[in-house]
Amino acid sequence: MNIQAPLPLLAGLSPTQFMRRHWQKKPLLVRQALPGIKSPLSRSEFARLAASEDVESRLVSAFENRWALYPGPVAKLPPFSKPGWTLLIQGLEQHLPAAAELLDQFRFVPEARLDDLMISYATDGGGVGPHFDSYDVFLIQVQGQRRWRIGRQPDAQMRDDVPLKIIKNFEPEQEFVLDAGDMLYLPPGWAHDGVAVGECMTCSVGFRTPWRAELAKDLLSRLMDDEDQAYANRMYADPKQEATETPGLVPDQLLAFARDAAERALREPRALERALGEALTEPKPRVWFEAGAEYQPDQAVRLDRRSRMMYDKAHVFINGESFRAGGRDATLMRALADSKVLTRKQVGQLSEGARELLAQWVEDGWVQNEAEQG
Ligand SMILES: [Mn+2]
Repeated sequence: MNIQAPLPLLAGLSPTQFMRRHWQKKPLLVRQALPGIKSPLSRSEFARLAASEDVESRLVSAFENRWALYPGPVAKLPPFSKPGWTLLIQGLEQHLPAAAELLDQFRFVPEARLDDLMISYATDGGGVGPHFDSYDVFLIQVQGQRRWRIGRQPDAQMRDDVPLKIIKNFEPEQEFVLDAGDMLYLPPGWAHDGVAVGECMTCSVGFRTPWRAELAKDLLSRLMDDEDQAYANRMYADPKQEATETPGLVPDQLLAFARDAAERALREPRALERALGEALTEPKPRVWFEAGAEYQPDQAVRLDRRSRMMYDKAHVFINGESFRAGGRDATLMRALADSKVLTRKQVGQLSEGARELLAQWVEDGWVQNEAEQG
C-alpha cells in the first residue's frame, strides 16, 4: 500500500495524513468512502450466521422502550418487519472473503492493532443506544441509512436500569445521516449513538487496545510456561534457613528467589519478543482452520483469511507460533505477512527448511496454494 497516496476511503487524505491528523485524535466523516459498496451478505445469510455456534453474535432490542440483550447464537430472529431491533456479528472476516477484503483496506494500521470486522443489521429505529468504546472505530454504512449522533460527553454516568452500557445523559454535539458507502471514523472515548433509518446494515472496523495489566498477565504466563528455559529449571533451596519463632513470616530469601525468577524470565534474550508475537497472533477462540490440503511446491501461496501473521527483527509469528528467521527466508516470510501473498517465484527462493514449514502451514490450512494470477 502506498501510504502517501490520497485515498477516497480517507476523504482524499493519504494514510500518512490520516494517521497524523485523525487517528486517536479527532473524528472524520467521509462521504462515499466506498462508493458502490454492497452488503457482504444477504438477510438469509445473516440469519444463518446468527444461528451458528461458530459465530459470535448478539441481539439487541428496544421494543416498547424496553432494552433487552440476548447473547448468540440466535436461532430465531424477530420478524424483519418489526422495528427496533438489531443483530451484531463479530469477526465477519473469518466467515466471508468479502469481509476480509474490506478489512484489508485498513492495513495502513499495524495488524497487531486491527481486531475484526463487525456487522450489524438493524430494522427501523434499531441500535445499541448511546455508548462509549475504548477503541478506535471506522463505521461503514453498507446498506440503507443510519443516523449517527456523536459527542465528547464529559458526563460518563451510565444507566443502571438496562442490560447494556448506555450513557445516562447523552449530549450529542454533531449529527450525520450516513448513506451506503459513507464512513465515520471515531477515536476512542467518543460517545456515539447510531439509529437505523429504515432497514440498514453497518460494518465496524474494530481495533485491539490491550490493557497494560491484561497484556502483562498474558506475557508473564507465557514466559513462565516456557519450561525449556534454563532459568525455569531451578528449585528453591535454603540450607542456611535458621529455626524460626515467627513461622508466619515470608522468608526474605524466598522473596529474593521469586524476584530473581521473574526478572530472569524477562531478561532471557528474545523471550518477551517471542511471547508478545505469539500472543498477538493467537487465533481467537472460535477460529478453526480447514486442514488437509496438499502442498503444491510450484505454486504461489496466499495467507488464509483467518491466519494472523506478524514478525519482528528475529522472528516470524503465525497463529500463536514463533520461528527464528534470518536472511532471505526472513525477507520472504515478512513479505508474506505484509502482503498476504508470495508469488511462485518468491516461493522458489525459500530455503528447503522454510519450504517444509510452508508445506506444513498449507496442510494445516493456515496458508493456501493459489494458481498465479495476472
Ligand atoms: Mn460503538
